Amino acid sequence: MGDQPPHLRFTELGHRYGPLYALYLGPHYTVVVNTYQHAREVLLQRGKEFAGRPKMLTTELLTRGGKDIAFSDYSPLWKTHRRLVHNSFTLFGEGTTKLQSIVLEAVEALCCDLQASRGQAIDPDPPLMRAVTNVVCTLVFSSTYQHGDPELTTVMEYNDGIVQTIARGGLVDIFPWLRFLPNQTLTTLTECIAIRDQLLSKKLEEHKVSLIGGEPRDLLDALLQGQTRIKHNQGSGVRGQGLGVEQEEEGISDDHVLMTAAEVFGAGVETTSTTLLWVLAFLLHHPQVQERVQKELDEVVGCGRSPDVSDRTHLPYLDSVINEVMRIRPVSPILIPHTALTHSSIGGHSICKGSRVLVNMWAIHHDPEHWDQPEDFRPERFLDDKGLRFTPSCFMPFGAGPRVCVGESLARLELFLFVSGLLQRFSFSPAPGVSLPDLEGRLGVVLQPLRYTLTVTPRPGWEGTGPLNPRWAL
Ligand code: HEM
Ligand code: PLO
Repeated sequence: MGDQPPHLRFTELGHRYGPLYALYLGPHYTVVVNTYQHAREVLLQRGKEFAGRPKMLTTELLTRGGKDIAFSDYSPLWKTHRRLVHNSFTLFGEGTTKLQSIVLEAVEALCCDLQASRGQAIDPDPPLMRAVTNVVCTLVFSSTYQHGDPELTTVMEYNDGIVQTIARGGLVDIFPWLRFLPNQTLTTLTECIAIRDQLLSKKLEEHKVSLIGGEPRDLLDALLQGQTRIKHNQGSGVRGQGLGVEQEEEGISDDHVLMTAAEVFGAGVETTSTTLLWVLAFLLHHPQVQERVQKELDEVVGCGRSPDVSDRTHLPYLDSVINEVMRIRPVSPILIPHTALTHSSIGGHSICKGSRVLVNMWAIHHDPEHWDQPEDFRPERFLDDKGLRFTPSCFMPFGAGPRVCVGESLARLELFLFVSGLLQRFSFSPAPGVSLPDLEGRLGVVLQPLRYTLTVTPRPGWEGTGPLNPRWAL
C-alpha cells in the first residue's frame, strides 16, 4: 500500500477509518475529505474559510513567493488579482469568436500532423502537446509556431522540466528541511524556471512597448491594461472597495503579470493535453462509444464544415463522453491543497486555523453512493432518459467555490473543439499487436495516462492529404 498513489491511498484509508480523517504529512496536520457532503462544506458552504493555500518550497520558487493565483494564499491582493485574470479572460476570450478561431486553427494543424502518420502507430502525446501549447502561446502572447520552431521547443522543454521536477519535488514540500541537502531536482527546477522567466520577460517587455489602448491583442495585453486601471484607481485613493493599505502599496506588479502568464501557460497546457490523452485512451478501450460520438457528429454537423461552439448544444453525447472521462480520471484528483484561514468545522468536527485540507475528488467521483458501478466507463450517466444533458452535483472536476478553476470555460471550449474536430475526421484504434493503454495512470503534477500508441485512420471522405482534399480547407 505504501507505493499507492495518494488519491488511491486516501480513498482506501477512508474505507478503513471513515470518510473524514486527519493525518500528519511530515509536520503538517492534514484533514482528508472523501465525501460530497463534506466537500460541499469545504468548497461552497464555508468556501471562504477554507480558501487558503499552504506555502510549499517548490511552488514558492515557481511563483516568486506566491505572485500567482493557484498557489498564492488568500489575501485582498490575491482576490483583486484573481478578478483581474477572470476579467481578462472574458475580455479577450469568452464571448468573442477570437478564442474559437485560435483553437480551430490548432485543431486544423493537429489534424494535418495526424494525417501525416499514414496509418503508422504513433504516440499521440507529442502532437497533442504541440497543438495545445500553440493555443496557449497564441492566447497569452500572440505567437503561433510552425513545426520545429526553436522557441516552441524551448517552451515545451522547460514546461516538461518543471512538470517532472515539481512532481518529484513532493518530498521536498512535505519535509521542508530537505532543502538544505544537495538536490538535483531543485537545481533542474530552478534552471527551467530561469529559462521560462527569460522568455516571458522578453514577451512582457515587447508587449509594454507595443501596447496601445483599445482591444487587447492577447491575455498579456489584457493583464497590462488591467494593471494600469487598478493602479489608476488606487492612485485616486479608492479605498471603499475593501482595498487594504498594504495592497495599495503593493498593487499588481509586473511580477504578478509575469507569474499569471506563466501559470495560465502551465495550467492550460498540462490539464487540457492530459484530458485529451485520457479521452483517446478510453475511446481505444470502448470503440462503440467512439462510433456513437461519430454518428452524432455526422447527424448534427456532417462533413461539409468544422464543428463549432454553436453545435455544442446539439451534441449531448459528445459532451457526456468528455464529462465521463473527467469523472473517471480527474486530472487533479486531490485538487490543490486548501488551508483553513480561521477556526472552522467539517461535518460538525472542529478544524483548527492553519490545518491543511485535501479534498479527494477521486473518492467523490468513485463513490458508489452517488454513482452506479463507478469503475465502469459509461457516458450515458450524464444523460437523462430523454437523452438530454444531466450533470450530477457531485461531479466537480474543476473544484467549486472561491478557488474553483479560473480556466474552466476555456478548458471546456478547447476540449469540445478538439474532440469534435478529431472524431469528425478520424477513427482511433489500438496499434496492431500492441496492448491497449493502461488506464490506471500515474499521479505527477496531474494524473496522466502512461505513454501509449494508437493508429489514426481518416474517416470516409477525409482520406486525402491536407491541402489536396477540399474538405481540409474548410
Ligand atoms: C485550479 C481543474 C484547466 C487555470 C484548478 C483546480 C482544479 C482545476 C481541480 C483546483 C481547485 C481547488 O483547489 O479547489 C482543471 C481541469 C482543467 C483545467 C480539470 C481542464 C480539463 C485549466 C486551464 C487554466 C486553468 C485551461 C488556465 C487557463 C487554473 C488556475 C487555478 C486552477 C489559475 C487556480 C485557482 C485558484 O486557486 O484560485 N483547476 N483545470 N485550469 N486552474 Fe484549472
Ligand atoms: C504545470 C507546469 C508549469 O510549468 C507550471 C504550472 C503552473 C500551474 C499548474 C500546472 C503547472 C499544473 C496543473 C495545475 C496548474 C494550476 C492548476 C492546475 C496545478 C505546475 C490543476 C489542475 O490543479
